[in-house]
Amino acid sequence: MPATGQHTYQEIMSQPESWRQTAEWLAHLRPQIEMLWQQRPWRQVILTGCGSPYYLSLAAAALFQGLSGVPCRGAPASELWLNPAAYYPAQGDTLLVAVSRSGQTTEVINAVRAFRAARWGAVITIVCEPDTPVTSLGDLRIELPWARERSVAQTRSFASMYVAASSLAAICAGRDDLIAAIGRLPEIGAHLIGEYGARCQAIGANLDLERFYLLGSGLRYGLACELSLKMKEMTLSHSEPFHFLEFRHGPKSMVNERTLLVGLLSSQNARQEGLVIREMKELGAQTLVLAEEEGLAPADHLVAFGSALPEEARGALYLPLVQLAAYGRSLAKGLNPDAPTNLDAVVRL
Ligand code: F1P
Repeated sequence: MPATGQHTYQEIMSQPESWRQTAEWLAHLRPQIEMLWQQRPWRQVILTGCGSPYYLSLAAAALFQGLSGVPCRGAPASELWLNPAAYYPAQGDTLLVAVSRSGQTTEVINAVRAFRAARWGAVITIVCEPDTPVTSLGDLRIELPWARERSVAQTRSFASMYVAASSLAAICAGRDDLIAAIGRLPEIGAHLIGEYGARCQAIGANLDLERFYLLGSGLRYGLACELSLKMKEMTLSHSEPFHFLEFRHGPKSMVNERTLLVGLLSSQNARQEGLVIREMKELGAQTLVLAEEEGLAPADHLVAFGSALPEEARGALYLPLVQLAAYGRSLAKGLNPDAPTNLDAVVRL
């Protein structure tokens, strides 16, 4: 293990074990989660956070609504705090899920405090650090201390908090099949890291590449946002996320031979998504495709999950290999992935 970036590396590589502990902890909390969920008919669920946890909120909201049928959305904590009228109906009955690795980010604290003061509903907190200000505001408190990190950029913590949010959604929806599937993620994730990890680091380390586009639809859009943020934070590279078919509507102008297009492919819409990848490859992009199986899209580089898990349970599998690509690029550029430029671990206003 190289000395520079050792925390990031260790955190990425150890995440399957952290997912396992997270899935087990959520199974343990199931009775409390069910009690809160059944307390009243929730009008809406809002998931919130800042930075990575905001992107987590986008992904988990898409999943939560798909599973529960209750309207769900992800919002930045700063917006809930500063523009609450845009988010809360007058009558309350909102379930707010506040996500924060540190549990100390000012906007999250302020958003949840305002929510409680206005009696808009109930609060679930998901954090990694113990005994935090955010936790103290939760009606139901989910703490994942095994996912804590020394690095600034979130990798293991993000994936573990996403596994927690996915389990939460599966429990609320009464989807025992998905709860069981989430329990299989650690074994499959560890296998994929072993099989593809070194290759993905090498892809990122290719300094002939200069621009990165991450495409994902449905819950994968939030994951694409997060992975694009990893490319920015760790590697100071031009990187942007898009919904798959949106990429045709303007952004494709940016494609050239120095572009890496990363496709977080679904099974449900693989045909349409594969056509976007094909078109960009014809325009000169290199392509990295992460998909359940091979043959769905023209891939210069392919990560095939072969998980046999239901689509809704697969989200975490998209994360570690692109995190490793960012890590490999960071080192190749002579940067320190543990300490991204201009960033602090916690933003306090
Ligand atoms: C979120 C956050 C970002 C920050 C950095 C690490 O913190 O602090 O705002 O810029 O990328 O993550 P948290 O609320 O999850 O602790």
